[in-house]
Amino acid sequence: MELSVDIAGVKFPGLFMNASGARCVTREELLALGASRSGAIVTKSMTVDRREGNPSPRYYGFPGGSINSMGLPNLGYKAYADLIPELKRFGKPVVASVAGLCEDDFPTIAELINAANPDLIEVNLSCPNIPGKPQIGYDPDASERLMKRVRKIVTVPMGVKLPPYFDPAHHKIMGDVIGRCGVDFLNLINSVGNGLVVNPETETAVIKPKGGFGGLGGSIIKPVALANVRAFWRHFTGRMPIIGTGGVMSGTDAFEHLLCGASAVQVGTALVEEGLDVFTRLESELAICMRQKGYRTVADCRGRLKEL
Ligand code: RRO
Repeated sequence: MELSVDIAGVKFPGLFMNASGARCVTREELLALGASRSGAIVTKSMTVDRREGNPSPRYYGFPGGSINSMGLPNLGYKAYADLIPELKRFGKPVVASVAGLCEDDFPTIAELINAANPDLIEVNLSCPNIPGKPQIGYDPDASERLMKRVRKIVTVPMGVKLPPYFDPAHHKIMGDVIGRCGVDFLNLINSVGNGLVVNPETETAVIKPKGGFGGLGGSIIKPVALANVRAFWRHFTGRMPIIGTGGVMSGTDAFEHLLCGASAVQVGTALVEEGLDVFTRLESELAICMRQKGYRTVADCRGRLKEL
């Protein structure tokens, strides 16, 4: 089955790709993504300076999902700018994820990264794990300022990675903000921030940073991810390309994201837990699921969630 998709005018050979953060920090990991069936190479969110990140243990997988407080470990934006030409040789889109520790970092990073000419730039407004730094995406004014500043610099398609919202009023406020900022695509959602997983045996949290608080991923967040994909799909009446992220462990999970309005999906927890072979499994599971239901293309099911 043909599983290539188009997002903001860029062709992806497959609709499954890594979520930023999952196996994409080092050159070796990025090259391995290039050689894999991932439909794109998404970089770890980058900051101005190289970072080791938070103390370990900082990731924990459990049957229903995962919790992480990585704290933005990355090579620093100059290293990723240098790597982009090499990554582009794999013949699939390179998505550069741009973060920052303060507002001024974003335009600094965007300028050099844009000059390296990735296929798309994803602006991360939703890292939940930097002690003392709230998620920008929960501040509509700061989000608007930042998106407008970065938009002036970036010439490739620019998307934003948002945190989950839990109320239609917040979908509306952020949808209106995004509509004013020249955003080309959305990535929904980042991890569900500041959960706490407790081990009753040890009577401790399962990760060390921030007293055990961290971003939740995997199956447990799928309904939240689907709700956000659906809410923004409706806000933009199907005219804003959406990458669905959150709880994609099977082909059927991806199918649900497509029904809600996603054009492609990213894989975080399942990629960390299972490794690069996850992409082959997901592709064959989605093909079986779509064929069983009589869908021939991704476009045929995108956004087609039926009313009860
Ligand atoms: O590095 C992290 O702790 C991290 C980031 Br930047 C993010 O955007 N989402 C996440 O779950 N972890």
